[in-house]
Amino acid sequence: MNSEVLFANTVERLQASRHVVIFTGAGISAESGIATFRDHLTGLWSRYDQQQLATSAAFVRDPGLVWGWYSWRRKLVGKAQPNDAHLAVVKLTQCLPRVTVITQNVDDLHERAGCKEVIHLHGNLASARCFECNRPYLGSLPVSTEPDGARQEPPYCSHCDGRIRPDVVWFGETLPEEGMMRAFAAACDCDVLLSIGTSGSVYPAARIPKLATEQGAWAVHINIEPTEASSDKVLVGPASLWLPRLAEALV
Ligand code: BV8
Ligand code: ZN
Repeated sequence: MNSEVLFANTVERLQASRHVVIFTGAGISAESGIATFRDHLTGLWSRYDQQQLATSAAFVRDPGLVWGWYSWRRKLVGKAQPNDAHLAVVKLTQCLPRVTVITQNVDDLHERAGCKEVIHLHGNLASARCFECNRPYLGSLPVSTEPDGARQEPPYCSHCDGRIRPDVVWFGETLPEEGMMRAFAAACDCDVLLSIGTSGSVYPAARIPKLATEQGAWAVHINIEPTEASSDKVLVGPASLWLPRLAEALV
């Protein structure tokens, strides 16, 4: 189906929708200048694959390297602004009867764009907790002052003296139960799902568009690359092009 026909059909489905799921990945923040997971790392971490750094084993092995990477990413997020795609998501939540926003991202750009409720399947950079006792860390989170972040010793827990870790879900760790339940329930209930800027490579989150398709929802990917699965409906192009067009078509 060519993009313009797919676009027109998707507008009709959204106009008739009862419950829409908007499922986002790193690609929606790419145009805010935040590297995706497919981008290669620079600076000190250029020797690592992000999936190697985003693990508890990496943190145990070298807490200063991992904490420094997250402090650097927190600084980038703090400097970034929500882009037109994030703003269009907010418009969609305002003009449709029911929208569930689910993100794999650990940035807060959906919230800063104005989204009232976002399910963060993989946690978020803005908070931290103790690696040992899991108590939330209430101190202020340092952003790195070094150019590429470099190593930075994490703070220690005031309760058990354990190291403080980012409040994100690392590879090999389970997702927050409540968020996952709500996300999966929304995927099973929705009649339209927009999957935006995700390679669909990380599970169990990547199951969400599949669950929606399996129960008969109209599931459309928005991505700068066509996905391998030819059966998928893909609006090829940047999220900041397609999402504002969808939002404009609904008002
Ligand atoms: C789990 C937080 C149960 C951290 C992230 C072996 C051992 C252990 C586990 C596994 C294993 N094999 C498989 C697994 C499961 C594993 C997994 O799926 N691995 C993959 C790599 C095969 N999953 C897990 O470990 C999960 N937990 O399964 O627990 C368990 C427990 C123990 C043992 C077994 C099972 C936890 C996964 C969560 C990991 N944490 N993030 C952090 O951010 O640092 S995931 C991280 O990567 C991101 O959050 C994101 O979700 C993911 C990358 O995905 P995308 O968002 O899609 O980003 P990506 O860069 O890949 O793609 C961007 C896309 O955007 C591209 O398609 C690009 O074309 C597009 N794009 C770019 N620009 C634009 C655009 N599109 C539109 N517009 C643009 N402008
Ligand atoms: Zn502790």
